[in-house]
Formats: sequence, structure tokens, C-alpha cells
Amino acid sequence: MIRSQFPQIGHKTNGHEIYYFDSAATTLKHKNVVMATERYYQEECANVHRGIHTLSEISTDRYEQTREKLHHFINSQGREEIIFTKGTTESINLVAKSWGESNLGPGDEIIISHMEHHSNIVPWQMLCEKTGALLKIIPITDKGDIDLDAYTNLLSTKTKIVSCVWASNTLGTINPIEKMISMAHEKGAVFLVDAAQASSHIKIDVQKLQCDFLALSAHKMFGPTGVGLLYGKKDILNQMPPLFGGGDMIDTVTFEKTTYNVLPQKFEAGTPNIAGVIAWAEAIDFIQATGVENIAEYEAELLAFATEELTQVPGLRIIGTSKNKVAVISFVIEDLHPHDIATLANKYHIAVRTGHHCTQPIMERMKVPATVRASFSVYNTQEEIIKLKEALIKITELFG
Ligand code: C6P
Repeated sequence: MIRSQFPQIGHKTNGHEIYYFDSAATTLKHKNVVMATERYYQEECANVHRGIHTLSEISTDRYEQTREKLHHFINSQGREEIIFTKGTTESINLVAKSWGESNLGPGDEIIISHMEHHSNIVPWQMLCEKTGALLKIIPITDKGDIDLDAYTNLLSTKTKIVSCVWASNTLGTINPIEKMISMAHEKGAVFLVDAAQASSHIKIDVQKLQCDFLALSAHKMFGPTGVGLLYGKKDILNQMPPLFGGGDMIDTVTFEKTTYNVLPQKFEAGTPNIAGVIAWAEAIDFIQATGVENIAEYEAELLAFATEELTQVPGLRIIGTSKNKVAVISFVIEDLHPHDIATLANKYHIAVRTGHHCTQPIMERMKVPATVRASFSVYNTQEEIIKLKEALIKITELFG
């Protein structure tokens, strides 16, 4: 039984069990992730790549095992293409700064979509300010799909990079990313995939996708917070300058000249989140043992059920109605402010997110001030979704 593998399920907070529908913000943590974190701090704490004593060797081995697992998990060509970062945000910033500043100039174009998370907007705006490059936006339809015709028209030989979300955290839309990548390549542009919301729902195969970069976060796939990865094609990563200078990323240092380490260490300056990286391996094991396809199938059933149930709530309107979605439902209810809905839902021990979900341009596009977002994962049940629906009905009744 999957639920029993997540220690937080069943735990009482302020005397109450919480119905957790906020997995798009961060998933619950698998019990082996918690245990591996504890084991590192209780028994095996040591720095990595820095000592020849037994504890350092154990930590280094475990740390590098996670890299090896991720290399297989996303099917990269080599383990050196896996760079550990703090998460998706840092990964995208790394590409924008390191690759962007050495490859872009005035008049060059960067394409993103209207449904990007702020993490995939702001770094490119900063890059444009620095280099004189221009940011172009792919429009989205009322249902929340990418407008592929508009994308075709935006692409040109001026396009240097396209950076697009695979699955939207707000609309749930799964974008036709493989097709979008091949269209960008035809114009000679490189492509970054924001896989933050895809990682625990969609099988990732970077060789099949042919993407040049891919970013994701461990905490959205049952793993710890504060750790993620940047995948990059080896040839491209080799040409990029390091972003941070410090320990571990160097080969030799003198006051006259420093030479850099090889991949992946070139991009991993300083003591990393060792416990986080080590514990992440357990999350990957869980996903692989369960099967991404099985997770996706179960979540698709939950999404269909929740869509059916929630549309029975008077005045409820779903924002993001693409045919192809991960298990995310953003909604508004007529005459109620999303913040009031979420505050009252909390009184019924229901955890949903409210606000702009770090996607303010989507709010403006869909003409709503904010939405309530219920996101589901492999440990949610239909019974819980009924509780959500009942709470929402009570809330609408309360407001008359
Ligand atoms: N979305 C949400 O509640 P970090 O914070 O670096 O792990 O991930 C950033 C990020 C990037 N892209 C997408 C599509 C995301 O969903 C997120 C994180 C969370 O929707 C927190 S804002």
C-alpha cells in the first residue's frame, strides 16, 4: 500500500489529519528519504570528494550513486551530464547566466511561453537586460494550450534558445515538448525543458527528447527540498564557463591562474546539500519500483474523478482545461475570493494552494486575480477528493 510509505499521512497536526492537495508545491516525502536523511546525519556525516577517511568515502559513494541513478532515470548519455543544483530555479539561472551571457548579444531572441513559472521568466529577463537580447512569448489558448501556430511564427534564425515548461504547475497542461524541441532545433536554437512538474508524472528520456538542457527539483518527486539537477548535453556544458568559483570546481589554483575541474564538478562549487542528494536516491528508487507509467495512470484516474466531482460545486470554474493534463486543478468560484476559499478550506483541514502560483502572467491571461489549486499525487484517494468537494460546497453555502 502506497499510503503507508509516506509517514506524514495519518499524522495529526493540531489534533487533525490533513487532506494534502498541495503536491505541486512539494510532494510528501517517502519514508526511505526520511530514513536516509537521518542515517546521514546520525551515522555517516562527512564531506564529499574531500577526504580519504572511511566516512568521507561512504558519503562520496552514496552521493555519486544518486548521480548514477539520475543518469539512468533521465537516460542521459553520461553521468557527467548531471549537475547537482539547489533545484529547478538555480538550474535555469545557471543556464541563463553561464550559457546565456556567453552566447547571446543584441537582437538575439529568447522564446518562452505564456504559462511559465517565474523561475523560467525572470532569469531570461535579466539576461535580456544584460545582453540586449529580446524575449518573445508564445501565446496560450483559452483552454491553456500552447498556440503551436504562433510558436512556428515566432521561431526564426534569430532564436537562440527556447525555454519551456513541460507540465504547467497552474494549468496542469502537458505541452508537446518533443515536437517543440525539434521545431527549435530546425532553426538552430537550443532548448531548455522545465521538468519541475513533469518529473514524477511523465517518463523522462533526454536522448529521446533531444533537449539541450533539462531542469528539475527533488522535492517535487518525493525527495528532499533544496536539491535538484541541471541536465545538459556534454558538448554544450563543456563550452560553458563555471558560474560559481570555489572548492571542488577547480583543478589547480595559483594567484596567477586557476584552471577548472572537469564535468560535473566544474559547476558544483562548495559543499553541496549532501544529505539531500543522498536521500534523493530513495525517492528515485520509489518512483522506479512503482513505475512512472503506473503513477501517471493512477493520477489520471484521480484527475478525471476530481474534475467530475469538483464541477458539481456551485459556481466552480476550472482554469486550465487542456485535454492533456497532469493531476492539477486550478479553479475559481463565482463571487468568492480564492484566498477566502483556501482559508476556509484550511478550517476543514484541507491543504490547497491559493494565489498566482508564481505564474502571474497566467492570471492576467485568464483574467482572474488568483486561483485555488488542488494538486494530486499517487498517495491521494477518491475518498479524500470527496472530502474536498464537500468542504467546498459547505464554503459556498456559508457565503450564501
Ligand atoms: N512550483 C508550485 O507551487 P523550485 O522552487 O526551484 O524547486 O521550482 C521552481 C519551479 C519551476 N517550474 C515550475 C513549473 C514549478 O512548478 C516550480 C515550483 C511550486 O507550483 C512552487 S512556486
